[in-house]
Amino acid sequence: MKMAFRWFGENNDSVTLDQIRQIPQTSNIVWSLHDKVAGDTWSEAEITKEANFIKAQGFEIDVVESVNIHEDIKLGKVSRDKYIEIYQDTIRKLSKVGVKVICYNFMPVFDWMRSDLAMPLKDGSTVLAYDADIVEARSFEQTLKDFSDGALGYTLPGWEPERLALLAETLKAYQSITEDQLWKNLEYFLKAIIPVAREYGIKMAIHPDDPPWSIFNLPRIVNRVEHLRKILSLVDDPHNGLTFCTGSLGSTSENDLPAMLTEFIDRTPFMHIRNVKREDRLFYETSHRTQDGSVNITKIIEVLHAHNYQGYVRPDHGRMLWNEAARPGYGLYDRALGIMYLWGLWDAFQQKSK
Ligand code: DNO
Repeated sequence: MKMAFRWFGENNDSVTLDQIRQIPQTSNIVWSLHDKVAGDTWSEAEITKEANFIKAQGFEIDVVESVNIHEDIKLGKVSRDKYIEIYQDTIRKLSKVGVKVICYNFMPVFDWMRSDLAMPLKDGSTVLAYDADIVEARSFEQTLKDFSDGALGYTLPGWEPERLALLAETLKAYQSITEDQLWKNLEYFLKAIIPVAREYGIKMAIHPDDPPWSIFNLPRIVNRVEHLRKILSLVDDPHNGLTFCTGSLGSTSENDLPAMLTEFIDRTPFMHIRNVKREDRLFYETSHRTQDGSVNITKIIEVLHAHNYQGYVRPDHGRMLWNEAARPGYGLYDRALGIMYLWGLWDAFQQKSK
């Protein structure tokens, strides 16, 4: 497994590359051009500048998260072909600097959603949490306000102001989109994108819905074993792959994660690993340790190790510890602890197999 750390760029992250370099055996930075809005062109100069900056600090730049998909593609509008061309062009340009994996999602309107960005745990740390009762009772406006108020001035991935400005219009457009239609639009996108990804040696890795169910009556089609199976068969090619996110998929007890990972491991170039604790209609993010949450992280690493996993792994959201002021979910300390836990498990399985 190749260990990676998500970083939001110079002047856009409380964590520095100098700090990340001191986390044992963390070779890759998961990056993106974070000022880009879905559908924007990524210029060669901008890509090269960011990639070279990260490389010069001693890291590899193999994984980009995310190149976001314009809503017109998800909605199946006539204008989608224009945005698909831009997407193909970005794939080509990213391959030139050596990118190997692109993580993306196909969630309508919203990316991930929580009811609380800083829910206190008994130990005094704070975590991201999702309480279905709160989300269902609260208005959209309040949800958006809470997201921007709680983010300490950082833009949260998937919650960029440009995206939110168009919210009312976008939500209206989705009223006529059924799950079937969304599937057709995903298929259309994959059939146009994957041949280009294959030609340029890039693995596309779709991220599951977070939370793994429909919210605000919007269709969501990437959250159960049968969905993932169907996506991989829509274009049966290793360049059409998954980001296997244990936190997103693990927020429902309906998913058997070790079984799913075993089934899909050959099509999983990228892993997001974190733990969540499920309680009735609530889930909250915990430390990576198996015993602290509802996801058996030990078994996940056991599956990866048994298959001699050569893909990329990043610790996903962490708790906010020791008064750190950082983008919610993306502090230094708990993600660094998470990495050490993941390496600890890996090394133990390695030792056992000798
Ligand atoms: C949340 C992330 C997601 C992810 C996108 C990929 O913190 O896991 O925002 O980056 O869904 O496109």
